[in-house]
Amino acid sequence: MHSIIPKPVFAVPAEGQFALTPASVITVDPTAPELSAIAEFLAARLRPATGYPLPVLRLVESPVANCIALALDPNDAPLGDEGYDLRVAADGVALRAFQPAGLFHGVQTLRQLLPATVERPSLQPGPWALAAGHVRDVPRFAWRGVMLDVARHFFTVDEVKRAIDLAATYKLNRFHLHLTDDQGWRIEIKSWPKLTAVGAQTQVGGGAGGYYTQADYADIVAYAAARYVTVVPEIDLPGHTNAALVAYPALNGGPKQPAPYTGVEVGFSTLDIHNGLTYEFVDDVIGELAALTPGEYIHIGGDEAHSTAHADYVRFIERVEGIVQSHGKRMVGWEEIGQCRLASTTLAQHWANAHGLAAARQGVRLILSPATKVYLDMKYDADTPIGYTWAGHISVRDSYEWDPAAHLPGVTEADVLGVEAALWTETVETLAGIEMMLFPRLLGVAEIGWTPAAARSWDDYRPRLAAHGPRLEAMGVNFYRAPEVGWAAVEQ
Ligand code: TNX
Repeated sequence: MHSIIPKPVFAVPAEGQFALTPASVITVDPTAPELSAIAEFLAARLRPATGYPLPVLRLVESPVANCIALALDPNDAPLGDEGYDLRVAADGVALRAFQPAGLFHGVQTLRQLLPATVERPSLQPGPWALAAGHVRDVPRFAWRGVMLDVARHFFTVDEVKRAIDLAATYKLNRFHLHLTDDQGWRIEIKSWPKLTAVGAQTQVGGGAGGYYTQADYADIVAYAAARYVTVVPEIDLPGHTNAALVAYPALNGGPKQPAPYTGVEVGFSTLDIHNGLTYEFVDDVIGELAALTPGEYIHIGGDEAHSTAHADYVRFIERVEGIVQSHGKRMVGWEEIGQCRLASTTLAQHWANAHGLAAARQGVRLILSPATKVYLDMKYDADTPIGYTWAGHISVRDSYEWDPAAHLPGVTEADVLGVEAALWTETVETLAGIEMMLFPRLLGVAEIGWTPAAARSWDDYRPRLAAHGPRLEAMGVNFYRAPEVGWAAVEQ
């Protein structure tokens, strides 16, 4: 109970332990269909290492002994959408929540109460005891995200699912997919087929690129939804659009046919703000994406539009906000959109400038992704083999030791919806690279999003993170063994 990440709001150990045995069962309330899927998720996680059958039983009354009971509690509204209450005693485990997402998060805590070897994919000797105690837990922020750039380098559906699964393990609940950029367009749009037929065939360094069909994207969304993670798709506009302009030169403001781009510069491309076709294009793209996306949000980028005149930029973003709303979604944009007049339902994502403050002054809520803290494409230190340094080196401690409510002068807790780590992939080409840059720093970001600031400190976090080394290892995560953590030894 001492090394749970993110650290629970309330956790008190008790005497004794609960031992999983070959006869243990998981029970769910049969009247709530989502619960069976959550229980099956738990069972599927525990079966390979324990070798126990762990059947999921749909029962109104749970047996008194040797059972993990999952139930919704309609009377415990203080747990909110994502909180949970977990009691471990010698005769059983009771996990309750007000909403299914809370049960899912409670399952992640339950996993962490077992020995790290339970995460291994093959049969392990055990024994499988959970320390007794009571955890009652709710998140600080509603938005706890991670962004993956699949435009600079393309990653397969399975690689994206792996990243989503690991993020959900630490109770993150937003997965932002940066789907388009100068180097590639990665999502099939049926009304504009050349976006992928032409625009997906490149990536940084000249590799083959790739894209998700709409069925692939729906598969990713469903996989995330089963983990209570909302996919936030980003179409970066009006800059970062070279791949779209190569496919459809009529959208280009300039006179020339643009060439495919495989470098890493930013800020050279723009849609033609004065062409009606541009708005037909945006409406079609957002419309198809909105129809595939059950989540509330469509991210329209809006960053680094250095080739778009200021007045054009403002006019464009304000019009695009209306297009997003017309498809029933809320707009999210990088903080540059703070230069425009925004609806209060829009969200702005702070990364490296003062426009986020301007957005907050209009009543727009912020997602905090400060580059100096959570741009996880930054190297940890001089020895990190891949990554950038423009926002500095970001050690494990640096990415942990900050508070979203105190980070930007003039921005307070009420302005902040949450926090999101970003992984840009100009230098990241493989899943192993994704894992090395995200882990272990993403655990710290997860804790910043979940745990009250007053309950957090590096001195408290460091040994908990050290204890997670064997767990990350058991999950097969290629994490960076940063010396500052003092990792625990792996059990054989
Ligand atoms: C800035 S952050 C960018 C990206 C780059 C990243 C590299 C932001 C909104 N724009 O286009 O990939 O830096 O660290």
